[in-house]
Amino acid sequence: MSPSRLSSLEPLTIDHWRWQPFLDHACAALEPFGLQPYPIEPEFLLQTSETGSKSKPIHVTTATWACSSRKLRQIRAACVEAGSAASVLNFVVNPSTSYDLPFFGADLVTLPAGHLLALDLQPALKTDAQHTKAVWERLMPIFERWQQRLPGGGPIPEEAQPYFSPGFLWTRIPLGDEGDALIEEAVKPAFRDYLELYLQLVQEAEEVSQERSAELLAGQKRYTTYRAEKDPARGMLTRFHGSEWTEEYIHGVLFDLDKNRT
Ligand code: DBV
Repeated sequence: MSPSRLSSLEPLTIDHWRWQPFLDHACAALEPFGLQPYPIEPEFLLQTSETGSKSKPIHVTTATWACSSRKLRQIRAACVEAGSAASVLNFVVNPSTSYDLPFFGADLVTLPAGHLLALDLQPALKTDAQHTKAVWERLMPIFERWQQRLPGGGPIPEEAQPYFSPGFLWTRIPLGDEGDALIEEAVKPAFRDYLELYLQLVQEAEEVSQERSAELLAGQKRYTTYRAEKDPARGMLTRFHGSEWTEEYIHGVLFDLDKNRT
């Protein structure tokens, strides 16, 4: 890890971080899209702290890789490496509201109790067929292929229903060699397939009318507000970096639509 990060688009490498190959793959896949750095305050580009006990401290690194492109308003990876306490890659692509595109979302989380893995192309307007039909038709075969290989993740909150697609891939996997093999043989190719489909949709997307863009913006705001309010990482990030830093990170960086596009 370099001692500081100067730009959000600078390659991000975190020592011993389980999800590094996933981020590397995503960065390489996005490269042809003409990426610009996305403005992020230095304290959110890279933050470190200590957790665990006084006698057995665990070093924590939280870092952000981010950029934008013509069709994608914000692409950002929230990366947490905290040894045995946690290892996380939360990766979200927020499309420009000038294109009828879903969000790309990946939540790859390793905690002492096991891995918690979520992948989806999430709708801004779930009940609008114009927004969802073509995406879901292409997503479902990919979902089915990988879902068969993975254990179910269990129930998710009812209130989250409007924000994920029928292709929401959601699994819990135990720690250890078998879990590692499953991540390598199913989660990694699923991540690649979901991202590849997403980037095809981005390539094909054409500009929409201003009226349509306003509808998409309203849908994106509902989604973003929900994600910020219910962020399951709030507790962990607060333990690691304090409440003030965490709230500013969640509202000002991770789910910043309200702040930047009012
Ligand atoms: N999740 C985030 C961000 C994270 C992050 C920005 C920076 O949105 C990590 C990090 N997710 C994270 C952590 C946990 C989860 C859990 C640390 C574990 C929390 C804990 O157990 O302490 C998918 N992620 C989860 C859960 C779900 C998701 C369903 C379990 C929540 C729970 O059990 O309470 N991601 C979540 C979700 C959507 C998504 C619901 C779609 C709407 O994209």
